[in-house]
Amino acid sequence: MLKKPFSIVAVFALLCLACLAVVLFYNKTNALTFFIKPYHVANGSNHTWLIKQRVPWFWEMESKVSEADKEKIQTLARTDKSLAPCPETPPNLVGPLHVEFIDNRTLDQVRQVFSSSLQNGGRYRPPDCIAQQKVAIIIPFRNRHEHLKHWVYYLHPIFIRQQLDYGVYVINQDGEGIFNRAKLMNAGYVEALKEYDYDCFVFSDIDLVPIDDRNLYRCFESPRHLAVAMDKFNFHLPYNAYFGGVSSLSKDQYLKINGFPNTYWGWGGEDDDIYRRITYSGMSISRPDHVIGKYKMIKHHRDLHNEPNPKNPDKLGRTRFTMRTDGINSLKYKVKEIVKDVLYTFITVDIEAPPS
Ligand code: BGN
Repeated sequence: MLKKPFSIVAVFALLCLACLAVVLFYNKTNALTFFIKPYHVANGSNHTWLIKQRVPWFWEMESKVSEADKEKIQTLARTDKSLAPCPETPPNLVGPLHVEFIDNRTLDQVRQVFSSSLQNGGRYRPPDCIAQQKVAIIIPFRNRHEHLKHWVYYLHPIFIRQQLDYGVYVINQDGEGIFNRAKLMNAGYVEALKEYDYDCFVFSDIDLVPIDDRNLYRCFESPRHLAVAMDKFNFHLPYNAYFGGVSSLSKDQYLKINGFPNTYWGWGGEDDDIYRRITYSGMSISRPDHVIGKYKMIKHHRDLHNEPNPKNPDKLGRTRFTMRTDGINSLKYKVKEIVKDVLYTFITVDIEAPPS
């Protein structure tokens, strides 16, 4: 009479044992990890390691990873591979380049060329080594889309060959007020740092394309002037203290000079002010030689609302004093819009420009 209930209990017990065996097998390394989700820990350096723990299938179903998280995890996994640092001299440089600003190039064509190599926002880092520096490329901008397409077409492949961990930031001055190149560069510095821990900043005019990829877009012991031999100046420096066109400063160097002046409205003088800030702060500048430092300038008419400002030359005499109060510590602007293109991050800023 007791036989039937006994066999039911026995079958139930066997089933329980089978379930336990399955659970233990599934979780064979450590029974506790069964309840632990993946988490990230800092390893004491700049990298964050992803510790991946086993999670049960029903948990995985519940916590389906979002696209954004997937991207983060992939990025972390890449850091995880403990790659070697990239070599001091990038191995794939080709030297002199043929550069031609052909009319029928379009931005869409350029997007197609680079869409598989770049991350959104004009970001890239070498897949097989840890870049020497994290470089933000800052371009002051207004109404120069014609130039932008040539610039991205030539510069992205150079940066990739130079094995930079970089992002391109086009800082677009909103409105029709007087242009201010240096203030836009200050805004670019701040905006780039909001996105990534850059340690080097290259400031470039939109119309300047290097014609030798050995001219490294990175930072050096001293602030660097890169555009030393432009075609418009017959491949010579216009004067010895010239610091215009393209330059690079590490974060420390930039902060040491209180960033750039915000008060040079219109054309001329802001680059001379930056040069003076550097020398008054006890630094000198470094440069590539005249062969490597060659540039081609995209021809254009003078911009509207960027006339030479007669007040600017006088200001230069006071840089030693004004640099303490006019700079990154007094910068005011508003971000109007941020657009992520595959080729660059386009940031429109209101820099409180006086009317032209
Ligand atoms: C200089 C400009 C620079 C400009 C170079 C090259 C001034 C300040 C008054 C002396 N300096 O004359 O800003 O980059 O020419 O074009 O205007």
